[in-house]
Amino acid sequence: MKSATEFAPEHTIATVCPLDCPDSCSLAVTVQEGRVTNIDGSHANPITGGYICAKVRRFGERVYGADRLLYPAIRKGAKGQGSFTRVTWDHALEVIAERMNEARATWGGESILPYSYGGSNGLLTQDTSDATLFRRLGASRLARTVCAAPSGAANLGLYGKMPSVSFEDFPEAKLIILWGVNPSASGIHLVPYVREAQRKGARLIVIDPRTTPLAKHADVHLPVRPGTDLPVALAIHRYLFEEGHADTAFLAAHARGVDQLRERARPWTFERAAAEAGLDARTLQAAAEMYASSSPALIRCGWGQERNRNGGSASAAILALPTVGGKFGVRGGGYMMSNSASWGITRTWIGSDEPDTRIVNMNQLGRALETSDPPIKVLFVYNNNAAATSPDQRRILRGLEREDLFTVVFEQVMTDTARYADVVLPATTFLEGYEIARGYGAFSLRLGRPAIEPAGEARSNADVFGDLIERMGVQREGDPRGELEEMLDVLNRLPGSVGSDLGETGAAVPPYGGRPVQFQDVWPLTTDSKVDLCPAHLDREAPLGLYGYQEDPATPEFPLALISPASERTISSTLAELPRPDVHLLMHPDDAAVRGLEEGNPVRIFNALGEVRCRVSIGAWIRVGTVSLPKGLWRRHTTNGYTANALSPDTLSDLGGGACFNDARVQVERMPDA
Ligand SMILES: Nc1nc2c(c(=O)[nH]1)N[C@H]1C(S)=C(S)[C@@H](COP(=O)(O)OP(=O)(O)OC[C@H]3O[C@@H](n4cnc5c(=O)[nH]c(N)nc54)[C@H](O)[C@@H]3O)O[C@H]1N2
Ligand SMILES: Nc1nc2c(c(=O)[nH]1)N[C@H]1C(S)=C(S)[C@@H](COP(=O)(O)OP(=O)(O)OC[C@H]3O[C@@H](n4cnc5c(=O)[nH]c(N)nc54)[C@H](O)[C@@H]3O)O[C@H]1N2
Ligand code: SF4
Ligand SMILES: [Mo]
Repeated sequence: MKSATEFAPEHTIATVCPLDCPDSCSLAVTVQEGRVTNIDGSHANPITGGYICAKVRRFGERVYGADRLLYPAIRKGAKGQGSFTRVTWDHALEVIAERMNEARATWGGESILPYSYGGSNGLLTQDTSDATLFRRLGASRLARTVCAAPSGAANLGLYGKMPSVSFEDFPEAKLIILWGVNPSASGIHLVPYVREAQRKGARLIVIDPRTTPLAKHADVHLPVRPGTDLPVALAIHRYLFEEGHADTAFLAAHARGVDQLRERARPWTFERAAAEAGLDARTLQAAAEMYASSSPALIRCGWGQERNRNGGSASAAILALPTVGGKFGVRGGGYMMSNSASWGITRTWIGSDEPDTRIVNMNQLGRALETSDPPIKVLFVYNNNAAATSPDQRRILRGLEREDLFTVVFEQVMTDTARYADVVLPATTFLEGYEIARGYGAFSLRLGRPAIEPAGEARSNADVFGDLIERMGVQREGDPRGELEEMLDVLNRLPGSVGSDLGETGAAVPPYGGRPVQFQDVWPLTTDSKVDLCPAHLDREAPLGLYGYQEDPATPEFPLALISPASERTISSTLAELPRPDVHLLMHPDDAAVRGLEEGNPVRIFNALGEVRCRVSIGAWIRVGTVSLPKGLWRRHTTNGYTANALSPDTLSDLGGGACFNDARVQVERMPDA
């Protein structure tokens, strides 16, 4: 039977984009005869301002595209080949339940590994019935570290993840530092606020190995060598402390660990830091002087600085700057980092009565599939495309090829990972279900609603994990059943009036309002409300102690740093199924010249882990010694079926067990023309 919406004339549904993006846009989705005909921004979230990115405007092409998964299916060819036979939901879920029971009986619950991350960044599709199921089965637990783990550890340790500056307050700043962040691709709604601040006279510093669009408009651009932000930030601290620019009154009243930071910064003169980071020492000094002398001064810290061996300490040193420089307490001053913790939402109820099981770091999936004891026998992937997005791609693919591994992939489209599944399950998109979407840049928490019926037989995470809870016989009295009950359950558990506001108006505002001034409206969420500039647990965790610098891993054989930043084409690897122009490796003209490379030449990029083949594009907007491939590629985008992650080591960052994508060191050489 068709639902009412399918027969309704053209109408517009107000909903929200839950993708892994800081902006959390409010959307107006036009539907005609049950089909999405247009997706655009609305004004419900003022930051959205009626426009959205080009990616999500094309989301309809995912919903109705050739790669969309419409039915459950079981593998018929070899693993990775991507050929499947359609089955019923009942059959697919019975097979899965049987294989999970078998694995538990023979190898114990820990032989099951649930694997998920950013797919649907909302509160409903992750850490709800999925977590309940796997915790009750005694499955291995996943450390969700592929992103924001190092910067999250730093922000938590120093400030207890205090809410940070809002987009709207950027124009109040007199100096903005964009540090390891490229909003022109990764969160476009910040850009007009930065430009407005500049129009009002603010100066702009950009710290990035690439001349990003905003770096072109910056007063100072520091094109750091990847992984060297720590010395750069410590040199600024040294200057603040030693040249009388540290706010001693503020430090005495509001900070701990001051002496440790000062000591650890001491060796980092501008000259030494600049040499390590490949910068001009005078330009670095000019940036430090600008920071010391400006107020309000605002640092927008991104994630580019965290994806390497020093990522945690680097993020901590950057976030410590406003404390040492005394930049808090004024509108437009302080820092902006992830605001995802700013609603006080925790999921402490999930699995709280289950015994703890082993934790597998998601950045070492290939390793885990090869060497775990007990072995991983069932891998259940959802909200994630590990075969494209996790480090050491070749090792992951070898793991996924294991004949004794049973892999379930619950997906919207036939991703690189889904091709390796034994059973694929079709998932709804955010246009086909409910969601509670939380911005991690914008202070936005909104209810998403379905605009259309699910395509084919696609089902929501809540439905499918709820069904599996029953089939596995681990259901309990009071468990929510299905998507709507799940949503009500989450709403009921949200702190304060957040849940009831969402239920009544579709949106919520944090208790301190949407434009908090740090150290005026919001304070560090540490035990004593002070900043801890050198938290003991972080100091123990980092291999060389907090703020200890680990050298560049380059070798004469593999001298180039490979980074793989966000592109405007995809969100991580989501939407990579849509047609795109050929993928190129970006390289500086000097690096190209010594290798005899010209624009468009076919190249191989290689190191001890793997090789990627594509064409080269030559441009001075990347620093010498660094090359770049886009983040989020699928295997089909390169000539040999590997992406940047075939070259990324599965080593971990100093804090938080984070991914070291940008510690890939490579060589590049010309290939014969095809
Ligand atoms: N269009 C689009 N938007 C996205 C995403 C996407 O894939 N596409 N991804 C989303 C997700 S999951 C996230 S986490 C955010 C990430 O948001 P961002 O942090 O803005 O994105 P990144 O591309 O990771 O890195 C930002 C910049 O860091 C630079 N960089 C690389 N290494 C270093 C370094 O060592 N030091 C410094 N200072 N800079 C460095 C890169 O050149 C890049 O310009 O964006 C989100 N938004
Ligand atoms: N080389 C390199 N690799 C990187 C990065 C980098 O900078 N460089 N950045 C990393 C970062 S920042 C991140 S966050 C990770 C992200 O890596 P992933 O977590 O793999 O994110 P996506 O590639 O977006 O894949 C998410 C998948 O979830 C699916 N999905 C969406 N909604 C739902 C749902 O409701 N139910 C189900 N079952 N599935 C759903 C989507 O279709 C999509 O295929 O990638 C990391 N990978
Ligand atoms: S991906 Fe980001 S910019 Fe694009 S619609 Fe979603 S929230 Fe807005
Ligand atoms: Mo991310």
